[in-house]
Amino acid sequence: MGRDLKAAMADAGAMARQAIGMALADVGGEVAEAMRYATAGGKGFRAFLVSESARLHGFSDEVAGPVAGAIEAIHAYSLVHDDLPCMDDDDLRRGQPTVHRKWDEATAVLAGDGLQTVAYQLIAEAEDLTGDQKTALVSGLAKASGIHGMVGGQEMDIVAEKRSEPMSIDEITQLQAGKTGALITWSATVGPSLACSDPVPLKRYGDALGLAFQIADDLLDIEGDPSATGKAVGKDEGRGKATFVSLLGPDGAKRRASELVDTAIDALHSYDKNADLLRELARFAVERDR
Ligand code: GRG
Repeated sequence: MGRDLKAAMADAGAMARQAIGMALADVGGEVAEAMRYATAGGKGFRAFLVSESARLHGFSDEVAGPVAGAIEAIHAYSLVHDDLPCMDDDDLRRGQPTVHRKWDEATAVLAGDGLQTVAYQLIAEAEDLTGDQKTALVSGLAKASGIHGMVGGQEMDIVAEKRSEPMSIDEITQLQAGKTGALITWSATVGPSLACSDPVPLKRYGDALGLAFQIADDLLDIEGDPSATGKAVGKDEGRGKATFVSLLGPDGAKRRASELVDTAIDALHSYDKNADLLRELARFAVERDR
């Protein structure tokens, strides 16, 4: 019998938290506490992608654990900083007060900074990775999370909010490919990165999955239930923010998301049944309620 996707995601999330927890084991104080707090309660979507992509290329969770910890640390940092008053100004994340609400802004800035750097520490200190594997992972993760990826996408978002003319669908696709997609694509390509094999199929999968995931996020912002999403909804519309839903309409956005799921699944054609959970993950990305 195949593995249950949600259980596998929860396991990958727990593995990532364990890796982060070990790196923070001897550290006391509020910033470290806030870092642990910020990594709790997520779906483990990116950790699962890392673990599954590694497994498909013959690497066990012994090898993938620190890498899963690294991506969830970067993801948690992005959420902590994104929630700050100078960014999205959110009070609730994963059903709990955001870090700056539970502590204060300075603690949230430092917790995000600490999570970002611990990600690279986890990869650099991983016992089961070779030097070449570490270099490839660190370089790819820095690009995906920095100005060439997530931070660049966030910058485009901020610039777009200040300008008067609405964004085009191409612009929003480019923005989201950076802001949300880059970490997802990096996670999906960890296996080929470790194996030095062709990353193209999983890159195509990750690119389509990332956009589908973001469209689902936009839909949850208008149709989601805050008790399930664990965060405020209706924020995009309230701010007049351009999203896939505002540009395509809810039905158009759902159609686009479904096409992207097909594209993601098609991209896996060279992988056998072993990739079935990745296929299921693509469907989950758009069917989720949180
Ligand atoms: C340096 C201030 C500063 C910012 C860095 C914060 C940032 C750049 C970019 C924002 C990136 C961001 C928050 C993108 C949204 C991605 C997204 C859809 C997150 C939700 O992911 P899920 O649903 O969350 O996987 P869980 O809680 O399940 O882990």
